[in-house]
Amino acid sequence: MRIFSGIRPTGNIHIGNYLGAVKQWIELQKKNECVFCIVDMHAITTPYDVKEMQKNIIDAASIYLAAGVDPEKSIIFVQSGVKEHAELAWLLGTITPMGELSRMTQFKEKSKQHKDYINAGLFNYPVLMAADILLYKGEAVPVGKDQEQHVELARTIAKKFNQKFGNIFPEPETILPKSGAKIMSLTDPKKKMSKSDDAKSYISLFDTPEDITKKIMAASTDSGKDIIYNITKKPGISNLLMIYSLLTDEPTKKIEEKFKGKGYGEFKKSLAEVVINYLEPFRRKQKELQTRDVYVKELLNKGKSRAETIAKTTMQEVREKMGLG
Ligand code: AQP
Repeated sequence: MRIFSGIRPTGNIHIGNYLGAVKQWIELQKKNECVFCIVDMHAITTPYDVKEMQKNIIDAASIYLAAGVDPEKSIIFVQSGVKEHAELAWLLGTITPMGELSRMTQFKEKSKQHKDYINAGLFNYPVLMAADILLYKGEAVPVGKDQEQHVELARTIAKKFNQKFGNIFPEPETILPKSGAKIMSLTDPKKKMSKSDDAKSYISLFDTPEDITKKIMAASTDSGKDIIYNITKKPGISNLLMIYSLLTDEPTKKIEEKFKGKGYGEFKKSLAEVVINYLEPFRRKQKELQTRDVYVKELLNKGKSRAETIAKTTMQEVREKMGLG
């Protein structure tokens, strides 16, 4: 299968991004042809700092590598380097119903979050995402729960294109992780963990052990002191239990038993240790890659050439089918 996925270089990539998306990539690349993009053109649809963008792109590439993406096998590249993404997005925009775009939850949420920055790019985000996937004829898209609706729209767009102009696109499927598809904020467990929220609400993959401990010890918990997995009654502790379980591969039931009769403090201390140990290789790899900027850039350039070869072939077909050029 051809797999496509990406991350917005909008800041500190957190354990939600990792557990929801990146962790799946590593398994998938063993048996599939994978294209992993750093989607900078999506990143500019919400407020951003131009000076930080290049650093964020390199950080995202470092995360991909630290997590185990193999750049020899999988294609890693930066979206804006391959112009065909913008071209295909424009063409697909002409067959995407406005009504469908208006229903998108992410557009509604981000518009509320950034009231002074509601732009047409944000509205058209799902069309660009459909172009990202279809340009590579992606058949499956590993993402977290929040992006499921966008992949469904990409399916609808692919179907419409095929019916109207001739069958060239597969209808991409969403691949959600079995658990961890939605990791919640540490400060408000009713909201999803997000890079653009306060730093106390997420654990970045590059956080120092001191920061990890502070954030987990301060994480919002619920009334009562039992460590029980119950999303409705105990959203805070359930979120922490889920993180514990995903990082240790222990079922939540087993973790509940381990901490039976013990308080939140003891559980949080243990979770902090688990997270610190799990993320240690990420910090190490980032430090190493910080001194190998040239290597990372070369690797992204190679990825760009490989991506371009596929993208150009698809665009040739699309233009022919649509009677353009
Ligand atoms: N909390 C989450 N739990 C599980 N998966 C998540 N993802 C995001 N948040 C969670 C998944 O991570 C991948 C990359 O996301 P993105 O950077 O493209 O944008 P996003 O979904 O908007 O993520 P953020 O962290 O909330 O970023 P900002 O604050 O910039 O908007 C996707 O597969 C996503 O599903």
